[in-house]
Amino acid sequence: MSEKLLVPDIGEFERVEIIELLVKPGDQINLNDPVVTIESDKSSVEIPSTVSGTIESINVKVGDKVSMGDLLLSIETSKESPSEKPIPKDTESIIKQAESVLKNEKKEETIQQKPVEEKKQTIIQVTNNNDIDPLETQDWLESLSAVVAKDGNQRAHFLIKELINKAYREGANIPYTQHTPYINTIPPEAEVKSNGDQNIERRIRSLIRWNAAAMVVRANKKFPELGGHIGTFASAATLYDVGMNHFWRAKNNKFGGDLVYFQGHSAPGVYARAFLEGRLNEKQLDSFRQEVKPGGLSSYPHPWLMPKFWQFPTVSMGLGPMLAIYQARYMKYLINRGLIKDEGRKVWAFLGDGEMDEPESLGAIGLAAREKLDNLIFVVNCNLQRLDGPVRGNGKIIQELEGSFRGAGWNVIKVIWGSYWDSLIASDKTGHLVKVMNETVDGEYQAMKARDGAYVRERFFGKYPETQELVSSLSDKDIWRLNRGGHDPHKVYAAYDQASKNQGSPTVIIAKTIKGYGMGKTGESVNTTHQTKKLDVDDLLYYRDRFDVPLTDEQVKNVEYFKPDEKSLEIKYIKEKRMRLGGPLPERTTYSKPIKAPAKDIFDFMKVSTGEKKMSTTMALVRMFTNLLRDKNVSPRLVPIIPDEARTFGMEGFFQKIGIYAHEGQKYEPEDSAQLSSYREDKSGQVLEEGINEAGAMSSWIAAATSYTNHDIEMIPIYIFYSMFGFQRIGDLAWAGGDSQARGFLIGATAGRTTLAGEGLQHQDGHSHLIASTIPNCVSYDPTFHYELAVIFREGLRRMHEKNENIFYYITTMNENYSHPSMPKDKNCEEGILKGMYKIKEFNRYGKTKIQLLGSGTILREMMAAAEVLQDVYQIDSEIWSVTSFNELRKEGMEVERYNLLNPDKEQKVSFVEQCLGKTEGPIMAASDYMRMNSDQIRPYTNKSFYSLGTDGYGRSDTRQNLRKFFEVDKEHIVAYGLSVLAKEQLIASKYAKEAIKKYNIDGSKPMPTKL
Ligand SMILES: Cc1ncc(C[n+]2csc(CCOP(=O)(O)OP(=O)(O)O)c2C)c(N)n1
Ligand SMILES: [Mg+2]
Repeated sequence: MSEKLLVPDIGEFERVEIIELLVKPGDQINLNDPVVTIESDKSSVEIPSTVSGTIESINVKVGDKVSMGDLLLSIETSKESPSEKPIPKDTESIIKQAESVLKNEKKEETIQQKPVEEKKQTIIQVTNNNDIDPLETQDWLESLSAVVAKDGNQRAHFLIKELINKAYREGANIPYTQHTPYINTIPPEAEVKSNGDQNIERRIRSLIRWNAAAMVVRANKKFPELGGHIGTFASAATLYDVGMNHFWRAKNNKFGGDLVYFQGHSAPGVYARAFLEGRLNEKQLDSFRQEVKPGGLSSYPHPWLMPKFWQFPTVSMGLGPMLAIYQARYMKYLINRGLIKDEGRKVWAFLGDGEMDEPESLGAIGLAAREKLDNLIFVVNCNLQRLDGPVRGNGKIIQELEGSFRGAGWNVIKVIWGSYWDSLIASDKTGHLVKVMNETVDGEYQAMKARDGAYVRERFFGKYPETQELVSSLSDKDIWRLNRGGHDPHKVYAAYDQASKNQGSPTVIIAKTIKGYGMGKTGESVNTTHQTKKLDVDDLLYYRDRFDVPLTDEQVKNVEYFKPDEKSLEIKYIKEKRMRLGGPLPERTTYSKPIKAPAKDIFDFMKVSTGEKKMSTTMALVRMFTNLLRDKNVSPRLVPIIPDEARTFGMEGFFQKIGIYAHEGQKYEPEDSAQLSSYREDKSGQVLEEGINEAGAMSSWIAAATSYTNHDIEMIPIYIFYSMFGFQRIGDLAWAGGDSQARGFLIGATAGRTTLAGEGLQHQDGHSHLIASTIPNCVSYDPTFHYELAVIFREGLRRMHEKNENIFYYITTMNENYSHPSMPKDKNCEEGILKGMYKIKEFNRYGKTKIQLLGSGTILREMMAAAEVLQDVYQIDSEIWSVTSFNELRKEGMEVERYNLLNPDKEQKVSFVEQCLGKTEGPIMAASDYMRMNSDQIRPYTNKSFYSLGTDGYGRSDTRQNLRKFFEVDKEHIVAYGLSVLAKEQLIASKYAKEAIKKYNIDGSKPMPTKL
């Protein structure tokens, strides 16, 4: 039977052009195979077939304009089988809804059927002075206890929720609280116990503590300028040790590995453990923070500097938490797309409590909960201090964080008190102990640990007679021994165990510790702890005694490291533990296979002129992507990342074609479901649609761009954004991306100070290339024409994803529509495009005076137009150079210059800029849609006279023409300034320049645009 394929609903567009026929008569096609590509003035999209069969006839040709309902082609369908008919969207969503209801019903059933756990009750009653009827309170509490005992927590929770709902409906405004009492979340009887040998583990931990401190002290003895931190790791040692001994599984040939984001300032502790494990030697420890000579240990986790060790750069506060969240989300993305196995891998991130004040630290926690990232565990080391002083002297950081995380939907585990407190808390029948705990602020908690047991007795327990009584049989020493949860391996183990098993939500472990734990009077819990990098002999002796490190006084004075014999129990134990967990950690390895770059001719369609057809480079980019999606090697590896601008860039066609990643699929019928480019969310969707969240989008990009090492699968992330909201907004993340050795594309769309016309000051980008140039492994381009873009992009694919160079690309694209010429036939053109410049046009009519015009981005076109005027009106010849990258030219120029300086006796090399321009005639004038500094970059690498024009100053909204006039990069200014340059070089009389200035109404009294 013959079916007619019509143009579907394409939104508001009419008479869109057919730009490609993807089938011919006689072709066999399947349902959803693309048959033609159509293009509006903003975007191109493929039309899929709605049936399977054989193409009978095609009713359109390339160049035809079509609208909704027009006949495209006829298809002879194979015998109709019901399964081939697409299920109408409405029906499909009804089925999905029904399925999800069924699932939910099942879930509820399981909850109800869950056997009720008989639990020993430890009722902690928080005393409240405002209780007007304690007996009634008692009744209610007993009822609740009875429910918990008989029907379990779920039931109790249900009843409480119903009570609150009822009160709310009856008008009672019950204040909602996100806080639980200031005690551990896991009660002692629910703690899962570690099977580790606690004595050995303590000894190992002590040695790690000692060696970590020693390496900092030794480095600073040698070179006091090196700096370093002891206090951070001292507070976190137990948190790391329990993970290392029992939880964190390494990557090996059987398992993908857990991913651990270590807190930057605790690096010495990580090195110290690697030393005991035999991964680092004394010489290496002694080169802590001395990285210039190979083999030195980097100050903080930097994969660029220690590419076989560190996986994640974390030291810029706030980036670690954000990157970890998006890493966990990306892991699920890879799983849901079927690209990696679900092995239950986890992402652990260690964070400082001070660090949690960074907006980035908490900025993405909502996403983590929404996406149900149960593969994510945050551990916040609450030592109550940051650099200058307390994190929350007047409040309680643990409670505050609990509120934020609970509110966002995380599983929160507070680890506040160590085991020595258990019996005290159990004996707190009146609830006064918990009351004091709740009332005491962090400033007091910190001060207490800087004092002694007597002080704690007086200031803490002394607050109420009931609490005083509780500790009456304890000595001051006993009171001093009451430990904090984050230093108690049992409590930490129980928390890690629960976190690892938690399902359906991310977990945060909020652990209370002491900054500079064990460092004694000069370094423990004092405001200056963070900066302490030198310990005097007394401090060192105290530290040794505090942790029973088997060193003599002499050895302590020499700050010697201590490593037990290879055959010792400690070394055997530590190695065996890691062996059981799959190997060492952290370790950065890469087993991914390269992706074969697409055939050289894949973008050949972009090397021919577009003729009359005008398009922007952004649109050319979308055309290119559409083609890439047909390459079977590349297509599945593409990760398009967009922060809510797909429509701005004409990329909405991707929604249907490859789907938007959504871990829950699509639970609703989208408003535009009947349209060709309707909003399609899918569990295996490919696009990461990040919403208005550039930092999140960049974090996703980094996760995908380092997939080759963290997941052993090479991926091609392409993050496309408003260029102004790129480097300027997320510069620090881009820097971390470079450190991480990211491979992928950043596309700064709607670029150029005068090209994005109407949006104004905050949107118009005239400097992103300069920021990009600050990142050593970022390769950046500012192409003008579609073939340049094609050559650059394919080379990027080849260099990064086939040859595995650790670089990333920044390419700007624009939204100005113009026609694109064919690629020049010159065989060196491609090489020039990639190196940064090539001659695109030459005017040689008069043979008298010449000028070299260098332009990039859309301003190249102003140059070309100006060259015509210079020739036609002023009889000036010119050569026009398309500069695709001032940044790349500068890099090459620097290298050549350096070589020449280093080799004064050898034949001097010639920079590529000079190779292009050295033998040309006339001075050089360069311009771009960026600040003059952009083109000025190559000034030193040519011996010729060089002048720059550019868009220095704040942008503002107006037409492109007016903006270019304002910034003096329009064709008229280029002509006038060109003549001035020639006059200055004494090649023509100055009157021509003067006349031109007058003719083009150039106001010489107008101040520099930077001042306007
Ligand atoms: C973005 C950023 N700002 C400032 C710093 C400097 N800095 C390093 S550590 C630190 C204090 C950290 O306190 P906290 O997060 O509580 O960690 P702790 O050492 O107490 O575990 C500061 C301000 C930095 N590394 N990164
Ligand atoms: Mg802190």
